[in-house]
Amino acid sequence: MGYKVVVAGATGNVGREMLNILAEREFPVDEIAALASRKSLGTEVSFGDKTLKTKDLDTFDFAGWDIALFAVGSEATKVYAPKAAAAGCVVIDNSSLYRYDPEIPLVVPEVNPEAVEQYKNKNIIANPNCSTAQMVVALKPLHDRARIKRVVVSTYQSVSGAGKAGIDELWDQTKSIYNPTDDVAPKKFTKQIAFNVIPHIDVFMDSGETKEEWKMVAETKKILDKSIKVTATCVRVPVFVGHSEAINLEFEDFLDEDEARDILREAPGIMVVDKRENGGYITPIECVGEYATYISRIRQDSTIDNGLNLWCVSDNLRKGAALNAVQIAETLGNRCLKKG
Ligand code: 2RA
Repeated sequence: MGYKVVVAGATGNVGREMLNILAEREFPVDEIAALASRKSLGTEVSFGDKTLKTKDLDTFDFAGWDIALFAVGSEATKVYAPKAAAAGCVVIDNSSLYRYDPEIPLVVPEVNPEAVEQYKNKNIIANPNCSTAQMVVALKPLHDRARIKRVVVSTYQSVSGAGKAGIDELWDQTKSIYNPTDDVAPKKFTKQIAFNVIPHIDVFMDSGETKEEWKMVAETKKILDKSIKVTATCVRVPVFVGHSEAINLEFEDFLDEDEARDILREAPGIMVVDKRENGGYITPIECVGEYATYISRIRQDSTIDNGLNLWCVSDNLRKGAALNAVQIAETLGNRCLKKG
């Protein structure tokens, strides 16, 4: 006995990864439906060794379905998630639409698994922003040991965070630089991402932060601990997949770097790659397709009493989105959602 599972947004990068990961982890699926917008109707997507033809999200009847993983963006989520929830299907939504609703749990299973039990409020669970998910996985075991007071994080976010358009832009710009052809007018873009970095993700807010930076602050407080002070600088880098983060921590109590390394080595979802030698650290290219949140460059920050620096890398399409959503479904099943 398993669940009847829907993946909405099945033709997008995250939707495809949701299907891949449901199959890889052998999530107990009795029946699966892949949904897409009308323009992608009938597109074939893989589910393990099976091929699914996408159905129309607009006309789909969610009645009788148990769990719906949504990766359709906030606009479409606003229309279809309430329909699915009202039909009795538990929605796990990857958009930012519901993350800040106090009645809707925002969950990273390695950090706050118990929060899934609040799904009953609106039959919806929110998946965090990709840059938040990997960071709170790294922070949780250290916070439990030495209480984090402040986080200063700089991110190096891959272009796949901006979807297919982000990937295409890097690819096209790189080609046009390496192989300029007269008949292809360079596309107009605000800033070049190829061989460059851009300190701007999402929109600017009155505070001078970008919305991406604000999300990291708000979501860390909701998922882990509202007393933690967080300040972020989120930067787009010319990498296709894999977000990296340089994280500086200040604790209430002193935490030795070796003890921190041992704690992280034992923590769920984490792989420590940390040797003070050439290649003794993780880079984004090496995290692609993996489940782990990788931690390297663990070292004391001697400029403050109880400081620590670390480097955190993870596949933003997996732990940053699709894997976390499937893990929420697993946690839901293990804790409170009866099969069949
Ligand atoms: C980005 N975190 O990287 C945002 C949305 N996925 O663009």
